[in-house]
Amino acid sequence: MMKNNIAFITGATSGFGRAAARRFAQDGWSLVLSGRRMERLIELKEELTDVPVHIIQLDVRDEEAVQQAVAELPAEFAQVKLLLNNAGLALAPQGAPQVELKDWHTMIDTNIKGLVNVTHALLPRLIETGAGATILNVGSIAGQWPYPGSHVYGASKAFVKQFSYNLRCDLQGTGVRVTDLAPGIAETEFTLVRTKGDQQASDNLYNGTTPLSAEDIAEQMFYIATLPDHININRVEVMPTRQAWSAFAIDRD
Ligand code: NDP
Ligand code: 8X3
Repeated sequence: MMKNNIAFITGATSGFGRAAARRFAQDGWSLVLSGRRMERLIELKEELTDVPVHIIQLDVRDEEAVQQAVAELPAEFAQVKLLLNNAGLALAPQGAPQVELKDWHTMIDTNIKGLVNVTHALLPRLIETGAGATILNVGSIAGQWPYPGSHVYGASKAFVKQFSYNLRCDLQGTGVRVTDLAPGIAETEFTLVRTKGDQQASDNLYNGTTPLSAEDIAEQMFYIATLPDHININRVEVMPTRQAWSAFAIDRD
């Protein structure tokens, strides 16, 4: 009997994570779906009836809860092949001097510590899975390129990038692959969260251009995770065609 592929997805309640759940389900993967909003996880499980789905209400910042969730994975979901470290957020789009310290802490706790919590808990299972296992970390163009208002968000994604590279060194010989997938502007609930619920600001950002969609990114995720075992994509940076860099800012008298 063919072994079932199992994906463990953080942040499956919205945006990229939810689209990825749908994409991997299309190909028959078993899914462990996590996030804080349980009602959305239940809805998604009710939608994805063709594949085995295990849902976990989980805040990735809660180290003990993460360890427990992994330890208590039902046997049929235990041999994880893909860890999709997707849960994350940006806060405080204003410049650094105007930011509340707690917003910086929330980004560090989620994008860095949360990602590290889940990775640490699942590493033994991924190593046991061996060849073809994948840790797919969702970084950002903000981890590579500076822009105003990116401060700790971009820095947290730079961590994701370097952590991904460094993990590759330590996982050499295990067969486990690691990728930093770094998208540019994509229309999800990301800006609604970043602006603490300002729907107008979110609409203004995405209107009149063609951002990436959650499905575009889910397709990339699926591609990366299903390549032949001997191929490791180290980093993918993907922008919509209508996004590019801008000129350096010069302060003048
Ligand atoms: P969404 O806001 O649509 O989704 C974010 C997901 O992260 C939600 O499912 C949310 O679930 C989850 N999440 C946030 N905090 C926590 C937490 N503490 N514990 C568990 N889950 C959490 O945004 P995106 O889909 O766009 O974002 C997904 C990832 O992509 C993030 O890492 C983001 O930084 C990154 N990214 C986004 C880009 C964009 O332009 N949209 C571009 C580049 C990268 P819940 O609230 O239910 O817990
Ligand atoms: C999110 C993309 O351009 O807002 O990571 O930094 S961007």
